[in-house]
Amino acid sequence: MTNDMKFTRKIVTIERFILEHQPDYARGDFTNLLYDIAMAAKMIANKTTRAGLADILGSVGNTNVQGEEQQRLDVYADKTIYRLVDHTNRVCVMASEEHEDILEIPPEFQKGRYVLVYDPLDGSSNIDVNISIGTIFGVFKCVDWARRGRVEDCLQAGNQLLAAGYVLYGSSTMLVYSTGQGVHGFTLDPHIGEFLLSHPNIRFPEPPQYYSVNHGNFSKWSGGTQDFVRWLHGGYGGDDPQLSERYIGSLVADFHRNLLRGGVFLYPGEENKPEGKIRLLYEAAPLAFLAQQAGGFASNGTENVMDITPQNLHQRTPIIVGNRWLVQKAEEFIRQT
Ligand code: AHM
Ligand code: MG
Repeated sequence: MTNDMKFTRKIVTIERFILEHQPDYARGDFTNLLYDIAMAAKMIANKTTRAGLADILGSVGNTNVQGEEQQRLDVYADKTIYRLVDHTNRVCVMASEEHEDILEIPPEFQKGRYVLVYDPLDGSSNIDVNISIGTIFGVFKCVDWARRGRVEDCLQAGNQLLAAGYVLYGSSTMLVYSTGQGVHGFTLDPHIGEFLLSHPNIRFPEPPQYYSVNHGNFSKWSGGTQDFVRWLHGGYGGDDPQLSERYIGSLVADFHRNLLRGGVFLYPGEENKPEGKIRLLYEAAPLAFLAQQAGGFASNGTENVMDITPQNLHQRTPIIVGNRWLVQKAEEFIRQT
């Protein structure tokens, strides 16, 4: 073998990686559920890159349970994930941002052991302006095996997640996930239709570079949050980290940038919206799980996001997520006010 061949990096497909890194407790169904999600990601990516084409772009004229207008791509992404998973006997129930109630498994199919929660297309206000969007997912174990899936199976805290991840539809499509053994990123090669391992063992780097927040809401935040944001960009001198601001309004994209470059994303509570905007079950908790696996942390300002048990499917939570010490500094500022 020539030196050139010896030192060429291995090419690892997501299928191979999932198979070789499956946890002992979860051979078979769990592994196949992750394949299904990767397949859904490919199908959604295929549509998002054609979003400018007439029949995909634009609203379907419905509003979802959050009172937001559904985009065609939201609907497509939502249905694709459900239709890939509902008949596989791998899950007992699902929950999606696009549906008020749980998504039951049709009675003709056997129920499986897992629960899939997902936001099929996050950042949907960015579709029409050709900006990155994403899918977020989390996998729990069913609480009660004896019954068909119920809402109780979905209402679990992030610390019960077996796996979580996201797909970023950006200048390339990436799938980033963790089963509790580090965070690994795969980039889709659109020509061969495979996700290839591109970012093994991702950790929040030091020093961090960015903070991401919607500054337009500054006047609605608590004093502690305002002080924290001033500290982030160097408003006090001293040990301020003097970070640059980058905010795109797609949670997956903002989180991903901070994961690769170091930084913190926050969507705080506001005067008339104390819970902020981000949903606990299928947005905040999966990203908190990934952050923790990458050496970071997620807080609601006073509490680890992973420790909050949702009371309902679409509950919102304030969130600060990123390099651990930055998030802990936010908690300090918030405690002081
Ligand atoms: P969505 O689920 O309706 O797409 O909303 C969630 C999105 C997040 O991706 C993003 O972080 C946030 O909303 C941006 O909100 P804002 O426009 O208020 O800054
Ligand atoms: Mg969303």
